[in-house]
Amino acid sequence: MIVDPITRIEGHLRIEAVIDENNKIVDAWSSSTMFRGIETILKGRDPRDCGLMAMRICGVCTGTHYQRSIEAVEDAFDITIPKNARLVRNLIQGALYVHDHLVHFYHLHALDFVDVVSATKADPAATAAEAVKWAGVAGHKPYISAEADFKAVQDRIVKFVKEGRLGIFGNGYWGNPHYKLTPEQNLIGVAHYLKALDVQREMAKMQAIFGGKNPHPQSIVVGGVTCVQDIQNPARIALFKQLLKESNEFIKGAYLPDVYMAGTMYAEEATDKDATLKGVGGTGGGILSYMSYGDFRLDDTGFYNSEMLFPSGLVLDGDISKAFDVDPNKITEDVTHSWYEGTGAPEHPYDGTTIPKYTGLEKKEDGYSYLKTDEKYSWIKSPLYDGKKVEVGPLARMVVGYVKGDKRITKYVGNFLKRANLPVTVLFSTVGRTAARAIETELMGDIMMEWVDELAKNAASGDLSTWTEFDFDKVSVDTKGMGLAEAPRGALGHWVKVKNGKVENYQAVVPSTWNAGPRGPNGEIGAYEGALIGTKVANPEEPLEIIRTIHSFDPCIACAVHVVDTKGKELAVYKVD
Ligand code: NFE
Ligand code: MG
Repeated sequence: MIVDPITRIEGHLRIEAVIDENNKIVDAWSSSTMFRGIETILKGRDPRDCGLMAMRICGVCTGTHYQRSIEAVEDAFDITIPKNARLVRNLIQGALYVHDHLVHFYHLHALDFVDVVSATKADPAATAAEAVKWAGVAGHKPYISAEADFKAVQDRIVKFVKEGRLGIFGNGYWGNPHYKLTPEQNLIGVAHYLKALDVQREMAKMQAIFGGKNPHPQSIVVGGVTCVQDIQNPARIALFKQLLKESNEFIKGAYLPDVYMAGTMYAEEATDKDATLKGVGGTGGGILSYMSYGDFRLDDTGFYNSEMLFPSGLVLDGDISKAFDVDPNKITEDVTHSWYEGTGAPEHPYDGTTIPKYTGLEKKEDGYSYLKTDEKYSWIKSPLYDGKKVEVGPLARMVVGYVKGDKRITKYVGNFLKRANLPVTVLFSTVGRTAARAIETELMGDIMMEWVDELAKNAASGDLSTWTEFDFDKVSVDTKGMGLAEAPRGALGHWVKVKNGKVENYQAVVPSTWNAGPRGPNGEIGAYEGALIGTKVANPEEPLEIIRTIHSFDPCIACAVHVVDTKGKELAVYKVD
């Protein structure tokens, strides 16, 4: 089966899967067919300008590349930012997390679980009762609970269906047997999907309060932040808190209940022991090795010394009895299966190269298999940790935090599993990946309320410092630095080498590169690829299960591929059958 392009994602992704006579996926290839680039144009620039350009790698995880780039330069210059700057950056990033995760769940992923057409058959009164039930499981009040509200949504859908104008809902695999929600549950999903369109707009405003705008905030500079006016303006702080309060009402009253509902209805998949490579977890579990660089500094002892909201660490091969420390020297990128020239061995990002060498995707003689594992088949490089493929993202953050015994994460994850009455292994699945993102969203919404109060209190106490002064001529002679932290989709690193005040080399290794990357040099399977293997497809004409599992990673291919070669413009021309 070839799914090209996978839609409801950012960028262009092609998945090729081989299914056996029982409709089970036995092999898979993840291939990015798009290229674009930033890293090369940063060479020779003033390192203080990198953030504004690096940010254009993506407008979805908006501001993340900006911040990571600036942190890499701060690491190179040995600068520690003031407390206000740390808190403002946490709030800008935190606002991004809740916004990005909500949009992902409803607008990019929910329709893999929710059958829109089935919602036309729901009984609105029973739907209201069902909404109360799942909100109760989550321990909250339902966001929408009136029968009339559900009826109004249903009337709209019925009208669309009758007129054959499904619009945004036009291209689903409605009626596929692997849709498992009841008509009432589907109606809840559709009602929340529509409401989430409004809610996400308000969430985006939070980021703009301290970031100046959204997407692409611009109040962060090397040494701190520029929004000194906003941190001492009670109206701005109050507006942020009001928007956050409203966001949290939706997260707790709709998003979480919907994830409990989907998790319960799809629990069978999540615990299918046949489904993964190593027999742990369920459908979509995949390579079962997880990495987090950690993020959201909780004190002011310095970027790589501070305690973090999400701890850094590695959990390998499904063994949740121990976590390992991340050693940045062990991170490399390999191009054996990517359309780049390499030096032979995988390269460390400080010395990484980005030289395109497109060899195309060719149709093979057998007529269906376009890809062979010994060939180049993607614009995405293959990042490795100590020679291993790892998964990154909310699931990795929750698993690493849980295994390390982080108090806050253990509480949120434990609470979720207890309320859902599910074992921890349920997390190692497509549904688990989606649940981990929701757990993280709740945690983030709660802690941001503490951070904004901390910021207001600090400013009120008279500390208005937002920037650490430095002597550029002295610190930028011959140095290098890295910004290793997290983006909504997972571990994100920017590496910069500086010589005589200019960027000598620049590399970014982004979350979707880790997850969507092709095989490693010795055939090590990628996270998307591994997650597909073992998955059962109900109807080979409809790749519902493939897109469901791939969507659970929240792919962003714009982030993952970035090449610029001003001399090689013809490389933009590619052909896919
Ligand atoms: Ni384009 Fe990004 C995030 C980063 S993705 S969205 O989150 O960094 O791989
Ligand atoms: Mg890169």
